[in-house]
Amino acid sequence: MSRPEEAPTPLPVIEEFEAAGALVGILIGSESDRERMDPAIEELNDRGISYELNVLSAHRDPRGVAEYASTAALRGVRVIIAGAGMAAALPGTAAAYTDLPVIGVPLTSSKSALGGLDAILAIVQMPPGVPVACVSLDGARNAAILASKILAQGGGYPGTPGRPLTQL
Ligand code: RP5
Repeated sequence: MSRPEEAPTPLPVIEEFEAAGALVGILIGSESDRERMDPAIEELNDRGISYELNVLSAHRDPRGVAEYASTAALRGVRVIIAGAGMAAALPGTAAAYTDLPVIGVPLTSSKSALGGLDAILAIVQMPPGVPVACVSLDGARNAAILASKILAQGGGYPGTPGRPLTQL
C-alpha cells in the first residue's frame, strides 16, 4: 500500500519589510551648504518623496559620516544625495560605507577654488570600485530628479515612469 502523499509544508509568510524612514538621505558638509541644496528638497517635496537631511562633514566628523552611511539602508534610505564644496570628500566617504547609490553634488562656496572645479574633481575622481554619481555644479535639483529615477526602478515611487519627461 502506498503511503498517502504528505502535504507540503506551507512556507512561512514573510511580511515584506518596509522601514518607516525616509527614502532619500541628504547629507551636506556644512550649514553653509544648506541654501544651495534647497532645490533638491523642493524637488523631492514636489514629488512626494520622503527625505531626511543631516549636516555631516567628511573631514570634521568622519565617524559621523561612517555611522550615518553604514546604517542608512537599515533605516529605509534607498538613495543618498551628498552635497559638499571645496575638497568635497563627503559623497565618496558616504559611498565607502554603504552599498546604496550615492549622488554627489559639487557645491560652490565663498571659499571655492577655480570656481567650484575643486569640488567637481573631488567628487568625480573616485577610485575604481567605489562609484559616486556626480551632477553639475550646484546641481541639487538634478540630484533629486536622479534619485527619483533610481527609486522608480524599485517599484513606482513618484518621479519617472508615468510622469511625462516634459514635467521633469
Ligand atoms: C566643505 O567646506 C563644505 O561642504 C562647504 O562647502 C565648505 C565650507 O564649509 P564651512 O567652512 O562654511 O563650514 O566641507
